Amino acid sequence: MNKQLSSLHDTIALGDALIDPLHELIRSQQLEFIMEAHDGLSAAVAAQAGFKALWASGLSISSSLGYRDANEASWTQMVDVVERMADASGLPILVDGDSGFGNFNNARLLAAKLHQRGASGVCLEDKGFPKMNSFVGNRHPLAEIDEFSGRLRAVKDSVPAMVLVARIEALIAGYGLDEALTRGHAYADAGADAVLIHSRRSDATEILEFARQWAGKLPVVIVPTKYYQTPVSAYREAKISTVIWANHNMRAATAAMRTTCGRIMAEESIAGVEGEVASLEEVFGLLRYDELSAAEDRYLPQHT
Ligand code: SPV
Ligand code: MG
Repeated sequence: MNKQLSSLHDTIALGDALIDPLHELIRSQQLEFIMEAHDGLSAAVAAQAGFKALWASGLSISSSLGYRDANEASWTQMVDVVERMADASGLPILVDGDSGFGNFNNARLLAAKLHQRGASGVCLEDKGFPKMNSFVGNRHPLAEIDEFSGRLRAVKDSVPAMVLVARIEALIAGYGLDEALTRGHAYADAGADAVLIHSRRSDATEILEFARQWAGKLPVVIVPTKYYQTPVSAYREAKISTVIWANHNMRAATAAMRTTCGRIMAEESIAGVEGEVASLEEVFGLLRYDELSAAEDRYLPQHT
């Protein structure tokens, strides 16, 4: 039995409630890390590396499908990819739900379908549909607080088992800490399990100041893509809950594919790259061909 697959729906019974491991991770007292994946294979690689949970990144999934991170991929395409990630890794997945693909109704439908297909949590950002990636341009209109809070409440009411992370885009949209804090408190009141405070500055000053003023009201999640030089000790000190490494499988794959394609093109041969690409055995191992072979022994007629 595939150990990872057997933990696909791992839950801890607590009275009537079922607590997903992602709830434990977000609430844990120590700093936790969630790794980006964007398909079944990258999810399996992250699981093998030892990550306890995955981030189904909108940017990375869009990119791998050849779309821009501006809600060009449909919500059902996202759900399909998340299902492949869940099955291939057995890990809890926090899904980047963008702004929920519409109003409260679209958001709760998205969350319910994600849950059915194996996701453990969804992160919704306080923007409209279509959204634009937070690192692109300066047009990031924020949703009204009341309306976005309704989206959060609808998700919490219809899928209480899902971890609900409310992502605050105020700093991305050019507002200050006060706006970010006001929004965070409103989203906590609406039932969010954690807040994600996003920033595109190259230093962590505003994130750390947010954490200080937030004072632990709910767990704080961060995405240090742009302030990558800050050591994680600063986050531990600031009592940040979870760090999302949000796009490095996608970017690593892009760089590796570019190098490999360039060499094969130039050399008119695959001999030079053979020692640099993953072996087929490694790929077969990641996708558990051994399990299939054992199943064949059990279920196929044996011919001697
Ligand atoms: C994503 O990974 O899609 C995110 C994080 O939302 S970011 O691209 O940093 O906005
Ligand atoms: Mg995103």
